[in-house]
Amino acid sequence: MNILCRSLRWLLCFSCVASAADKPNIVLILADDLGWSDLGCYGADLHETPHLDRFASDGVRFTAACAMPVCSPTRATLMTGKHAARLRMTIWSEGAIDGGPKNRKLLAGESFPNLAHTETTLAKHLQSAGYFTALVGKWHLGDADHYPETHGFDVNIGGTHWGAPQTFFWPYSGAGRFGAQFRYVPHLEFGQPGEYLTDRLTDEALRIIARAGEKPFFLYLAHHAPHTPIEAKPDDVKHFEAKLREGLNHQHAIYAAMVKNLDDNVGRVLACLKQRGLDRNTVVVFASDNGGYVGLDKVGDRRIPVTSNAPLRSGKGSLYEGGIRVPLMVRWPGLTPAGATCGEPVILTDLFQTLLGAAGLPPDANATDGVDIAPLLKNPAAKLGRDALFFHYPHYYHTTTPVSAIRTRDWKLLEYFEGNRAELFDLRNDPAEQHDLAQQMPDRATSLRQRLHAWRESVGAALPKPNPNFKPGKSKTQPQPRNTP
Ligand SMILES: [Ca+2]
Repeated sequence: MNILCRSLRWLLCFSCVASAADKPNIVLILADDLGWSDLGCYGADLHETPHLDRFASDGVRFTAACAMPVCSPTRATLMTGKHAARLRMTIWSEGAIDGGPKNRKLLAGESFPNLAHTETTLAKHLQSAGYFTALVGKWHLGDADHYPETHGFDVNIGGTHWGAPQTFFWPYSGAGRFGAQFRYVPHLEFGQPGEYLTDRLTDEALRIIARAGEKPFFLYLAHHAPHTPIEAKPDDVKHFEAKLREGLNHQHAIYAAMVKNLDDNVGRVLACLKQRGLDRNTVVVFASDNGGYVGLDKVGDRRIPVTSNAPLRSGKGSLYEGGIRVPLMVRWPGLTPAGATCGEPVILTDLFQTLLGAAGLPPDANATDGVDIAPLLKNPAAKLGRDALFFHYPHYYHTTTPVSAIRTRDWKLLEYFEGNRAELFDLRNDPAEQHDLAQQMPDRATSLRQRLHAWRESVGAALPKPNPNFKPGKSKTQPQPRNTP
């Protein structure tokens, strides 16, 4: 119904949206591995994010926005409006090539490393509609044959198949962290020692804004921060080391410094838009691609979690809320009220149809896994006609074994493929997912499982398979001890 209404609206309004001059600019800022609790406006304690907090007070802040549990799947859904399971891009690109561990009970479901050219990306739609399109930062949707330039971006600065840089300091290259593999971030060659990646990517983004002329622009600024390696500018680190104390939810001073720097740089983009008088005609979206990374990081002689998603459970990779719930804030001049929050469950897949709508374009009838959330942006108290979101991660990670999940407004069921086991949570009363009700409420659990199975079949989800070489008792090593992208 949503798509039908949009199509009709578009047809009726074709003459008024056909002019490029009427189209707003679109700035999509995506953080990497930023957790739901990592920003001040989402309850962070150690972290300081005044620019993003102010941004939230200018628009709509979503409290139940979800993403896929790891990098590439969310990025693929953003670009296509299709679920990662439908695309069969359920794990990060390098992981799809690797295929996952061979010593666990299950072999991972099939996943593709490249975003197929049969998909029409958000950038391609906008480019065809007259937008100048630029990706600055992380791409992570395939090899060089599938880089942003092949998917509708006029400009690509930094986008490769890699999910993380070797280092956040210029020249952003080297080998070691990823074994013998030499990594680099292209197009950032002329820097200087001490230059920091998030600053530099923002410099490049500001140049994109400055060179935008008659055409409206779509800037996809996909920061690597605060993904590992956890590295920050020394002065920022000192500030948070001095602020650390027992009892804070967040305890990693370097990570806090990365988040502060990210916030500073979002502030620079917003200030640039304002200085150029573009803020009145630019839709700005800020989000993260998955939940915060809760693996351990070596700091001095200690090993501490990179972040905490509390009060949510677990983190990146997991289908508990800490793995999939993310910050999402939108400022859309003329549409979003200031300082509003929206508790309706949404998923970043929705941004595809939403941003097509922002550009005055008709919905893409092939992208059926997301909906236009403009009604929520206009009225954050509204409800969508959708009653469930689905997740599928048929892979291992240090936070999970292969799993699918269904989330309704108040209920969530996770189905683990190992042991064919389900867990049921009452999200309204138990947002931390501490009380599994599957045994107490078998009818509800069965009903949700049936819906989950029907959905998996409808999208052609790849399922994990029994591992014929599995040897019980010899496969206890947890895979992915460090943060793979
Ligand atoms: Ca990520």
